[in-house]
Amino acid sequence: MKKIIISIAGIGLASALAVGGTIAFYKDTETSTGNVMTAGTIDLTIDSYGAVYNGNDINSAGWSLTDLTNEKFFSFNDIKPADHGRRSISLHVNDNDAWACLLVTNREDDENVRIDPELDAGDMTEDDGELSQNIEVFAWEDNDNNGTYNPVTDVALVAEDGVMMSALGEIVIADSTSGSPLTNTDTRQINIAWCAGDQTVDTTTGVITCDGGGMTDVAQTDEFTADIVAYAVQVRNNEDFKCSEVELVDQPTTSDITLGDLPESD
Ligand SMILES: [Ca+2]
Ligand SMILES: [Ca+2]
Ligand SMILES: [Ca+2]
Ligand SMILES: [Ca+2]
Repeated sequence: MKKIIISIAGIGLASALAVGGTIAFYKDTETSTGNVMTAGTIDLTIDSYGAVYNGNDINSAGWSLTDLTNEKFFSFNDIKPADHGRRSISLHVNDNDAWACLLVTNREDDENVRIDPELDAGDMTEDDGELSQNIEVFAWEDNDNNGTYNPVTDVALVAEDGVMMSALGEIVIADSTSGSPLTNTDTRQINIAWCAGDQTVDTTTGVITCDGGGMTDVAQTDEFTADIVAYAVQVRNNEDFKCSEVELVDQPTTSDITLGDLPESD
């Protein structure tokens, strides 16, 4: 009995060796060489093709494509009721799709002095100026790049009935709630119109008018300053981005606003 068992095991081993000795397969290999991951970029640059103040083109108001340093969107030192203006800028982003916002930050409403007309008009706050409460803003994406608001072809970026400068936190150019992402190849033309008083946008014709009657004497001698931050952020893996949720820590590209009536220094 024992001898038979050994014999069967011996046959099994011989069979395995025979198969192993004759095996052959077709084969092929493909090799991916030099694998690299390179960080993409979101590089925002801005140019301005002009500004208008009380209907007149401001000479040398524009600048060519750049990272902002000293370029100002607004800088006026003698604002009076019914003064109005417009700044045209364009945003470019390299080289990934990006959301984009304009964010108003570091705002200061300086009272400077309080003169009689301010007191007579009921200016009760000694330390806080009121100019930003008397400047109304409207912004649109100027798709046809003609510097005017055309309700059919352009896109309003704030409510057509305007926003007071004091309440203007952000202008959404593109985020998950509005607009389409900026791409490497397109340019977003943005116009920002402001008015010292009540600004009206005709929703049919797009004509913007400024009525100084909406501005009161409480704003005399006051000064408003702020930074406008142009903010761009990647779209990929960031599909729910909202401009309203941005917390500015280190500030990207900024531009200053100065609006006011500075006291004479001499
Ligand atoms: Ca004042
Ligand atoms: Ca005040
Ligand atoms: Ca237009
Ligand atoms: Ca005041």
